[in-house]
Amino acid sequence: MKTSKTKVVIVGGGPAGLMLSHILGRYGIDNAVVERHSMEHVASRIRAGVLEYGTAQLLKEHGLAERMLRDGKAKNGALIVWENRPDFFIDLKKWTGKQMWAWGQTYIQEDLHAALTASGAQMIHEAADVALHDITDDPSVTYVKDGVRHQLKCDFICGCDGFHGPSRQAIPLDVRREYERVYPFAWLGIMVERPPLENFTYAYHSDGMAMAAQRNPMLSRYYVQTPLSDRIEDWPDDRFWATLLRRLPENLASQVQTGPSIEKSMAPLRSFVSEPLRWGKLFLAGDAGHIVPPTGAKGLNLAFSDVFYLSRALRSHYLEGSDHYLETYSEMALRRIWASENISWRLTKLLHVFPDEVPFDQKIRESDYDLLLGSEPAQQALAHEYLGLPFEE
Ligand code: FAS
Ligand code: PHB
Repeated sequence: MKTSKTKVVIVGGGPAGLMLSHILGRYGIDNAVVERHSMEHVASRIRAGVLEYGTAQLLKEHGLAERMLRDGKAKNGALIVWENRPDFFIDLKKWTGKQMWAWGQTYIQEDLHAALTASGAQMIHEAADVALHDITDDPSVTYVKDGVRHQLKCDFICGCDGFHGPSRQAIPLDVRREYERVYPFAWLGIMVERPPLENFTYAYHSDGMAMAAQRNPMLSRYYVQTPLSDRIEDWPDDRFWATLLRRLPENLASQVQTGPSIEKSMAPLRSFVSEPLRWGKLFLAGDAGHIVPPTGAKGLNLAFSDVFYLSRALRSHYLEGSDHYLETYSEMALRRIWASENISWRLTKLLHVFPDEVPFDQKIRESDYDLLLGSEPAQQALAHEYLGLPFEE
């Protein structure tokens, strides 16, 4: 076995892992990313499209915003439309003075990979049999690459390996507290090379939720709520478009430019949090520690939120000799995680038809929407939550 040493081993080369590596590298903190797939495979995954203000600021601060500022779009908010009721605009600009950004996770992944390649960062792709060892004392990560077994000894391991990775599992079951809600429906998403609607739009309809998103002036993303039992094969393009147009109000449906899908994927919805996010020398960040339903556009943004806190903690340890932020990482990150879980759950309840609900539930849903339509304090609160709460000092 080939043994080497670095300060921080990052398991997982998605947005959380690469962003953490990029920030640590900028501060001269040696690290290595161990990713099981190829970079092409990771970059090919169609995921998020909305960046909170804080995420966009983090990209700007770390030299990763050039393409976003050139090709992305700053947005003043997002639209909610409702069957037979007035529209509601989540007006971020009015209530927070800030904007969110329409910029795809794929583009961020590409820019991160380019920046890390240019800086000579240690990224090990197509690493097999990745395993974490001795995480409470003398941590190391082993993996197999091109048939050769390697051991990376380190001071800390950052588990950025998503919901199905090994890092969370490395925390003993009697230490972990897991909180979960699995939803009785999924989102079917398509990508189409057509101009998008002006706004990110969430549509409530008694037939099911629909959503309009965007990636660039000639690339749109749309979603419809589907039963959990459905498969992609049950949804040819014609059925998708007919369902989407039925669930949108006429004034918007008439603006949708349909066309052949160039990507189609189905994602079941889940809310999940695993506490604590630290165990010994292991720290979890991103989907490794939590999952949100895409309704609140929080998944990618929470990954960057964790990376903000964890990179600050590691910088403070190595550059200032202080462990305050390492000691408080889990509780501090979890406060923002639970706030995002909260708004994602509330928007999911507001906008989706639940198969097992009773008429009382629908009346409460309509009352929740009426409150948004009529109450400025409610509008202001939602704007602050959707924009993303500020990072704690
Ligand atoms: P990721 O899952 O992105 O990355 C984890 C990495 O770890 C992967 O590259 C994986 O290959 C690697 N890994 C796993 N096991 C490993 C092992 N054993 N060894 C080494 N590496 C390993 N969020 C939004 O905000 N908006 C959206 O619209 C949205 N849509 C989504 C649609 C889908 C289908 C999915 C699955 C998620 C979506 N998300 C969305 C959430 C998504 O963007 C995540 O929050 C984001 O990718 C989290 O980034 P990471 O924490 O880096 O995890
Ligand atoms: C997307 O751009 O794909 C997107 C945006 C907002 C959401 C979910 C998905 O809430």
